[in-house]
Amino acid sequence: MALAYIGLGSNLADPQAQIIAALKQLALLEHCLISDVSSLYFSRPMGPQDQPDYMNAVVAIETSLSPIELLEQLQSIENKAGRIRKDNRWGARILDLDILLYDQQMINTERLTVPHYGLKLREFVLLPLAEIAKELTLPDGDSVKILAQQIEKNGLKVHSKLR
Ligand code: A4P
Ligand code: MG
Repeated sequence: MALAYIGLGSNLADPQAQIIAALKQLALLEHCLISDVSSLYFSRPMGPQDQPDYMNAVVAIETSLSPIELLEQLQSIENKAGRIRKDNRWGARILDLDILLYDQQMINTERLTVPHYGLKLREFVLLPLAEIAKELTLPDGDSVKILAQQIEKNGLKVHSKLR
């Protein structure tokens, strides 16, 4: 079994409900077991500012799926949520599920970059991740806790508990 961390984000069509629905879908995935769930966080949009605020969370999943199989399952959940892929980088979306980490693996293929390229730069990823994985170090040796302490919070706040 591998331990993977998944970032969830939404800023359209009732983001809180989208995140809760996505958690239910993740819980139904075969060969996957949710082992931890962060709080739900309210965050200001990174990227274009003419889009709604976001809700973000991070979950830990124990899985026997390979990284690509996991990505395919996540994309199928995004599609079922009605996500339409547009060419607008960092634009609004119903649901975004990103693989943040997969054990200590470093993956750089056309379809997959793990650790996720935005992990260290995004307060809405680092703080929920640090909430459920205080002692975690990244493959490059950086401590998640220290990165989370150092990053600009940009109005990020806990909105509610998810469990
Ligand atoms: N891909 C490569 N690596 C990964 C990975 N680790 N996890 C590939 C998931 N997918 C990965 O994904 C495009 C392709 O990336 C996939 O086909 C997969 O093969 P996508 O989900 O269609 O694209 P995206 O997530 O929309 O990419 P984009 O536009 O770069 O968005 P980001 O970087 O995810 O940012 N502000 C706040 N506050 N909170 C947010 O959650 N999110 C975004 C989106 C912008 N601003 C935000 C938030
Ligand atoms: Mg994505």
